[in-house]
Order: sequence, then structure tokens, then C-alpha cells
Amino acid sequence: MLALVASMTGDHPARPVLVASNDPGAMGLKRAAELGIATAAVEHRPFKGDRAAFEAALLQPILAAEPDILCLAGFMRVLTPAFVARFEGRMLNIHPSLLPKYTGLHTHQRALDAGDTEAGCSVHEVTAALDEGPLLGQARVPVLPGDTADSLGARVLAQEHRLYPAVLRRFAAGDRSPIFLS
Ligand code: NHR
Repeated sequence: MLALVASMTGDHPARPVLVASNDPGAMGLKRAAELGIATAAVEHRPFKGDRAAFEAALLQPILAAEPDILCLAGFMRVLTPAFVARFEGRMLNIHPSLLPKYTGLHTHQRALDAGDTEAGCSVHEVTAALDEGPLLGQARVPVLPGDTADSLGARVLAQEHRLYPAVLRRFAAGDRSPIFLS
């Protein structure tokens, strides 16, 4: 998230208008506020599994900010089809695997368990089908001997910080053709 925010300066076609989280304690909210960006925190827990009610609450600050594009970054709540439909074609996510491999959770451990020699991250459009929207970009890293999910995850995260800003810049300029970084 901070890499995205930092990238949106100068001739970048986008500017950050809101950083929102379902975790009021998220460090990113504090950092964003320090940078003068509007922030919102809507905890999901009080809604006890009522995803529609959680999303209705989350929607308020988002609509107030009037964003053209939404970027999920570490957002771990599955979004309902109704929420996705509102923003379809203008909501992105970064996922820590080389999609279509390893949708869902625990991607690094699954890559290690499969004996993969390469891993990476993918930016895709968010659709109702989890981690299955159109691919916008991918970056690859090697899996190294002795890797753990943590060490591999850290290597992938460094690439996430390169890939997501690169994809967002193109997307905001109207270019949806996928890019592949290595
Ligand atoms: N929502 C839709 N409709 N489509 C996508 O592609 C989405 C999405 C919401 C989040 C991010 C995704 C990821 O990059 C994402 C993509 C969380 C889960 C999940 O199972 C799955 C995929 C992603 C994020 N969440 C559990 C839930 O019940 C909670 C898991 C937890 O809290 O640890 O919402 O990985």
C-alpha cells in the first residue's frame, strides 16, 4: 500500500484519495494519515459474518472519497458479488502467487510443498470469482534451497512492491495489457 501511495506523484495519472482497512490498528492507516491521506477503518468483527452489512459500512467512506480505482493490498475479506459489481473493471488486487496457481491462502507453503522452482506475485482485476479476474501483471522470483514460507514470502513481497506500482500506473492510464517483470 505504501509503495502504491509513494508512486503516485509527478506525472502519475492517479493520486491516493483514501486508505481504508478492516483493522483499526493497521500501521498503514497511521502512515497514510502522516502523509495527509484520508483514512477509514471499518472493523469486520462486529458484523459477525454478515458480509453485506460490513460492506455497507465500508462503502460509506469509499463513496465519500469518490475513487476511480480501488486497490486491494493485503485485504483479507472475501467481497460479495454485489460489492464487486459496483467497482468491477476498476478494482485491483495483488496476490502472492503466479496465478492461476495457488488461488486463496497459504500460497508460499503450497509452492514449497509442490517443489516449485519459481514463485512470484500477480496483479489482477477483482471479480466475483476469488483471485480469478483478468491478469494485469506478474513478477517472478526463484525458490532457493532451504526456503521457508517466510523467506520465500519476503522475496515475493519485494517484487510486490515493484509490480503493483508498475501495473497501477499503466492501468490508471487506460492500459490493461499484462506486464511481466523478472
Ligand atoms: N473478493 C472477491 N470477490 N474477489 C477477489 O478476487 C478477492 C476478494 C477479496 C479479497 C484478496 C485475496 C488474496 O489476494 C481478495 C481477492 C482473502 C481470502 C479469504 O479466504 C481469499 C482471497 C484473498 C483474500 N478470506 C477469508 C474470508 O472468510 C478470511 C481469511 C483470513 O482472515 O485469514 O473472507 O489472497
